[in-house]
Amino acid sequence: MKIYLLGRGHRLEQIRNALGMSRPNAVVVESDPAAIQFGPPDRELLPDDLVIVAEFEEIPLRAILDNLARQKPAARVMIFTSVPSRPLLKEYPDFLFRDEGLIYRNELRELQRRAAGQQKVASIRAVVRGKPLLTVIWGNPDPDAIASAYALHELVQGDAASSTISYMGEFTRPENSAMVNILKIPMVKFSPDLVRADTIVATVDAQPSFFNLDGRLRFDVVIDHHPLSDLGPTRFSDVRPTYGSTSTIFTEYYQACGTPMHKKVSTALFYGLKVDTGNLTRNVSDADVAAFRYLRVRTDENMVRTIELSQLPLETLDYFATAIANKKIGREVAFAYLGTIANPDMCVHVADFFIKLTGISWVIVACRSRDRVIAVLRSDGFRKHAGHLAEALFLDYGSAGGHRTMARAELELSRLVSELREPTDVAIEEWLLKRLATRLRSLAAFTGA
Ligand SMILES: [Mn+2]
Repeated sequence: MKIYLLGRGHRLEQIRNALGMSRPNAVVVESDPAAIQFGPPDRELLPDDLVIVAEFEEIPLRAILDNLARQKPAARVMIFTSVPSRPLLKEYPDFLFRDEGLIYRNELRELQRRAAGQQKVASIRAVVRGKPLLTVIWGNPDPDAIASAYALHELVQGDAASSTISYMGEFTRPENSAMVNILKIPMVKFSPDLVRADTIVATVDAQPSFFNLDGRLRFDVVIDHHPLSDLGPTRFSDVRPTYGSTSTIFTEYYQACGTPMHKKVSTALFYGLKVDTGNLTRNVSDADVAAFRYLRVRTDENMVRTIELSQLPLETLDYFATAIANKKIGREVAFAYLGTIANPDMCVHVADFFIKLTGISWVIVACRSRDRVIAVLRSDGFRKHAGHLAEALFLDYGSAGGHRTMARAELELSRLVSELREPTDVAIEEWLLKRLATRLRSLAAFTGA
């Protein structure tokens, strides 16, 4: 491949240097570029050659382009110019135009982003300097919140007098517990006595308005990607609703301030970003893609895999056994009632397994848990809407709803009781089958009707 550089001034030399190619392969054309003739024997253009034009005045630029267009070069022609390229694009459709302003703009944007990130990290460090930091995770800790809290914890080492990560809710998913255990992320359950008079309180992946604490906690630092709500008085806040994860914001902080990222931090951030964006298939911005690329090569993939595989508690096997023994399969519909159980999430695991069976396009897995009956619905989504079905069948008895492929209903046993002979598991299962059969006819075979 050979490159010919056409135009005027020192820019041609700069471009040649930027290409990093040897002089015989990147040739600055010294003669008049508006009159230059390409052709054998010594200036023959081959299809993988490149002609680069750098010219910033319209009249000489047009002269060069007309000359090139007449010769119908086999090589690609690229033009760097500040002349507005829109009309030129129409007149010379075979040439590639790059507005020089765009190059500067992208470069400046990147520099500005970096400078802003640097300044933000400096502000966070200034707020926590010499004070104890308490990061509070709202609700049940999820990977993005855990990763972000951990990244903040690491980012202020040496600045904050101490740093504690706490969570309000419970660990409901085994993957999330696995993430904390495998990455050895220090976390404690929130309690009000963790907050002292001089404690700096932070929240990540949430905003003060999410907490229902009657203003008992005053948040100093808020870093989040949910839609912006009233933050109240804070000392530092950074809310970016266009970002797919808070982990992305922390990745940018690390990139900007140059603090080396420990592998456990990048692994946590990578997993947080991955989960929040559904493997970059939901709510993705350019920043998320850039962060993903940055983190991927710094991530311990075996750790991520171990975390991802830790989805099923061992006790699940017993419920799978029950589900397989009690299944009712009517054509494309699979139904299973698991009895009375403490953790209704078991229905989710079984339903997600059953929907994978060939020929099955509807799954309903239900159980009784305390004073409720929980039904988890799955469909293949093809001309089906699990959410609508759940609403139609169960809304009269409690809450119900969901998407095309996934839905859930929580029925209050007290509202069911008048329709049951007695509130036993057998009666509940019968009642569910009858109710489902009104819409999913193939289940009628199991109702005795
Ligand atoms: Mn998030």
